[in-house]
Amino acid sequence: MTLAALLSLAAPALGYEVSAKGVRVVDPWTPATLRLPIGNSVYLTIVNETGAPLHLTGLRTDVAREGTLHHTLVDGGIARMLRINEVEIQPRETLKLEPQEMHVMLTGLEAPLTEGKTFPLTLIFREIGEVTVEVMVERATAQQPRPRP
Ligand SMILES: [Cu+2]
Repeated sequence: MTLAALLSLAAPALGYEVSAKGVRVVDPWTPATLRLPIGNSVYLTIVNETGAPLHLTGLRTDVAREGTLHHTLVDGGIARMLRINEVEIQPRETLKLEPQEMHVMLTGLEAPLTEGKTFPLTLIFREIGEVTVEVMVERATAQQPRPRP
């Protein structure tokens, strides 16, 4: 194998992303649910390219009654989730919502989430309004998204 081929293999796979209104949302995903859960987390990366601070203040989706922002706090070895009303993203800053960290919490799901399906999630920003992305449902045990074709 040539060096160039090795380098291209090492390059990160190009993910799914939506670019709108100066914001870039990369690889939104959620683990599949085996039955109807009380809640399910959605993870994604947000890049603020607007040149001014952005505030994510709300979320909306067809598949759940409510979407809120949660942070995970580990206290004495026990993880607890804390609701946050909004999060600020500075210009050029990347906000990563990842397992064991900040996440979108969906509650009041209408049906189990099946691996391989997608559903729309609308992010609401105070400064620029709404940006809608398609969330990919991954394996129930997934810790990260797989590259999309
Ligand atoms: Cu949560």
